[in-house]
Amino acid sequence: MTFEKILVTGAGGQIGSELVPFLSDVFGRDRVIPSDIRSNSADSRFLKLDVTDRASVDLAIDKYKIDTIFHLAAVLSANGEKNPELAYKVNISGLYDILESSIKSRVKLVITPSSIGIFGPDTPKENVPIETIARPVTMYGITKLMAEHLGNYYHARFGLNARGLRFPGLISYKTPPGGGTTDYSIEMIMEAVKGKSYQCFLREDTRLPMMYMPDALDCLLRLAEADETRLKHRTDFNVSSFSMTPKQLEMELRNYYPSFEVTYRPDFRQKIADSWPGSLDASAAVSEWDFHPNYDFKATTKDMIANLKR
Ligand code: AKB
Repeated sequence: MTFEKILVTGAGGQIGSELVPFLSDVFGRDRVIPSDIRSNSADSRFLKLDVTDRASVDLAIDKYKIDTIFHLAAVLSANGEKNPELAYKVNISGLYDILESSIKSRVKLVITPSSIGIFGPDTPKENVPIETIARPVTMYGITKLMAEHLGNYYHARFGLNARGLRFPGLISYKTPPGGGTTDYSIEMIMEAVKGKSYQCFLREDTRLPMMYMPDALDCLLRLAEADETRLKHRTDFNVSSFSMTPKQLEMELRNYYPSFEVTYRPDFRQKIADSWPGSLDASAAVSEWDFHPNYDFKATTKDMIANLKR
């Protein structure tokens, strides 16, 4: 049976730091083993684990009798362009270790988030389907596309229940994201709440798909629990709750903070954002595992502000 012991890699990151308490609430605290390359002394369960060290991954999976893995350890798009070698090592070698150890130790389920980063400049811009032209131009995108293929390969070849979904930009307030291109959204809301102005690193009309963290957590759980017989896809579900531009976010924030000001000075991240689509077709996630986002653009902004003010 799955979900007896759940390993979360990258547990200290933007998603992991919220997924761990979420899964602990659903399945029980002692069923969840959070792990990260940096230790966390505030959580006694926390395991210091470098996913690129296969022996340590093998040991952790065996020792804790892991049957389910949420493999979140990854280097994001902007950081990946600063250090492509690290992105390759963590996102590919790390995943390879997780998949190999999973086969060896008969892990039942491995969930690995993919990203809109797998798309590229040749991909159509709006309502992009799952199967489309995917020629990413970042190391992050290349590694995430390979991760989707590896998951499918391990399923077809070894019967591993590998699943994944393409996250859009994730908006959250608990843990800052680590070097993504969509991070402007979080930074802008945070500066507005602090009563400061913000200098945005993307052009004001850069439209990207987005999602609020509670919906992202719900997606991960729904995908993990999805009935196998309903799945026509495995590792590459498109998901997105809404699309927005930096200018739309600025205008929405001005409803709360009328004197809030944003200047736009695009940097190297603009090229990354320009290679990604503006909206996704998430219908497969709806029909195969009942994807149902609760937060639209306005509800996300409102809830972010309320929580940041606290
Ligand atoms: C990033 O900007 O790199 C991530 C992503 C869209 O995968 N947030």
